[in-house]
Amino acid sequence: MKPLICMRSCAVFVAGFGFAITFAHAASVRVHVVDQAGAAVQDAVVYALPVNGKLPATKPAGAVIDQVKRQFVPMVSVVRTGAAVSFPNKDNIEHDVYSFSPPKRFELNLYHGIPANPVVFDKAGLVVMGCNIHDAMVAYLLIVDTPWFAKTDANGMATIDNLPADSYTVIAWHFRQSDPNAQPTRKVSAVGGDGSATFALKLKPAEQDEQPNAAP
Ligand SMILES: [Cu+2]
Repeated sequence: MKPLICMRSCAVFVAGFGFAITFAHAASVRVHVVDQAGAAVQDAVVYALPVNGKLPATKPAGAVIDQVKRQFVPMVSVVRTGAAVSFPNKDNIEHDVYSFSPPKRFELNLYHGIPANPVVFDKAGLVVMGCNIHDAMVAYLLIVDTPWFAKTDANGMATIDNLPADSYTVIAWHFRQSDPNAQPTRKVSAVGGDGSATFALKLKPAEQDEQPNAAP
């Protein structure tokens, strides 16, 4: 029994130590995104690039984009370059997911359930996905060269957490921008406390087929 007890104690000690280090040095950046009329913008992607270019060599976190009631859920996702994304089909009909976007051209031929292999997105940029059967289905995946990103909530707010204290270029993107490739930036210091940034994006009006659970 003794070795077991020792192993558990060591694990608790290491976990506690790791938390203390993270807590002492981590900062966050609070981002507010509005449109040209000052209204809160939901589902904007915001991400932070360190000015010194130093990025952690950690493995990119994976992501899941479901298909539910003939919609991609979520419609907007963000991952770090190199991330593996799985596309489970939770409907009782087949979907055929594809993209022609330059960072990743791919097709998952007609399928039910979970495809055997996730799709790896190894280049930064915007990938727009659709379904070859259901034209109303659309999803946006922004691939960014940083692990520090977030999406705005219904109040247009997002928090980028666990940043080392440093200076950052914070960047915002939204799929309804008049210029879909626009990525305005703000310089933010997260040295000696948390930082904040506000973006006012010029957006096109929402289309009807962007409403959740729209009729197919
Ligand atoms: Cu489909």
